[in-house]
Amino acid sequence: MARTALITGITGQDGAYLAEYLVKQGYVVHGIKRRSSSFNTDRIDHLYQDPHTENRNLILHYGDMTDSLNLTRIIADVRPDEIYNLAAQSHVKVSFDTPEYTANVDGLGALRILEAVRMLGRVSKTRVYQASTSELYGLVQEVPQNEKTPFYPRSPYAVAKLYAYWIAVNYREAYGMHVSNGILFNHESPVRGETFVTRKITRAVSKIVLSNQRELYLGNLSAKRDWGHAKDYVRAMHLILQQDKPSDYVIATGVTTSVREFVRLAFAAVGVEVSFRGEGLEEEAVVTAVDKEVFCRKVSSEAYDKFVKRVGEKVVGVDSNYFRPTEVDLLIGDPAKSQTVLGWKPEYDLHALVEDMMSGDIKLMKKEDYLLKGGHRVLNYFE
Ligand code: NAP
Ligand code: G4F
Repeated sequence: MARTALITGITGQDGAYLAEYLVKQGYVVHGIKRRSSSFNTDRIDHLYQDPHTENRNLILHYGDMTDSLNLTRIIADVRPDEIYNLAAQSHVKVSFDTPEYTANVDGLGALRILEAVRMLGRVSKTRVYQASTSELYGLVQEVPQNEKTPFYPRSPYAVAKLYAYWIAVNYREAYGMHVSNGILFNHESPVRGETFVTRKITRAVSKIVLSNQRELYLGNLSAKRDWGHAKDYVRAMHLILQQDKPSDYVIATGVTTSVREFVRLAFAAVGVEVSFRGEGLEEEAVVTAVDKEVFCRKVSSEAYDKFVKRVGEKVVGVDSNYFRPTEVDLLIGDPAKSQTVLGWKPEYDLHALVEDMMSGDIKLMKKEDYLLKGGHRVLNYFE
């Protein structure tokens, strides 16, 4: 019998990669998607199967993390072996604008899933993965951060996720449930949400080199993150639920990089050298050189003739609107436990991640350019 997994947040970055991974492993995957006035399934369209197909291995259900009746009914119908609770209002800056909603979805949402499993008598039948986060470390109390590092959340998002983390531990201890927290550090990909900093950068750099945008504005360039690839991180989620005993794991690369350096690497991936000058709100990046061979190979020779005229010009500036009321300055994870116990090792390093994101966005922006010029083809991120 194929194993059955239920993924909340299947339409998000991680949900899409995880669904693809589990389908390949032979699972029947059920996912919860929100009702939306426009299509929100771009990231999983390549896995979609018509409801009339026999023996489907991807089945979607309408639902919402704020609706416990609906969540309970779905779990009762699907009877999953594994639940991956990935759904969340996952944007840290947005959580300062929508703190109550974020607490409801990210904090109470986790409780709704756990309590449904318990009420339905599935404690020994359903394993649960809770999407915990390195944001829990916030104002870091130790460098690098491991499973024993004390938490100090710095945003409504992180505080909501702190509740979710502890309610997962509590259900494990109180009811003997197989519930585990994956404390995942930042992970990115070509399908990362467009307003997270890495994707904002790779999209904008792609548009700038194609001469469809002049400048990119960012917030805190000095913030440092431990960035990995989402493809590697969903493998870890699956491994966590395959362990005999539930536990909590840090998933990270162990390397930290500033936003400023990520900008430099994104331009460098297409042969453009930038250098930063000035400080604070006056800081900016200017183009200092263009490698013709790399640029023509990675972007195009038509684009080169236009872009090369921008040497000496500003391409990145700072806008205080992107600053956060309380910031997380530095995250760097210690993945020793996940490497030893799970045998998990990432395949992508930062350079490979940037390459993957830049080549995805150059391709996409060329298509968007085509759309702007009157094309009407649907964009498929996974192409
Ligand atoms: P994401 O791309 O923002 O995806 C979030 C998913 O949750 C989407 O499918 C979204 O639906 C869904 N969702 C949001 N609110 C919902 C609601 N009220 N009811 C039902 N579904 C809802 O996030 P991600 O990067 O894939 O991250 C997955 C999980 O890991 C999240 O819990 C996040 O907080 C956590 N996490 C992420 C990272 C990271 O670096 N990516 C690191 C640590 C932890 P729509 O598509 O309709 O918006
Ligand atoms: O890309 P970010 O928005 O990600 P953040 O805040 O680290 O949160 C992400 O990772 C967490 C794991 O640690 C997840 F739990 C969470 O769900 C999410 O996926 O910002 C990264 C850094 C921050 O310090 C931010 O201040 O980049 C800085 N930054 C500088 N300029 C910017 C910008 N962030 C955004 N989004 N936009 C900017 O213009």
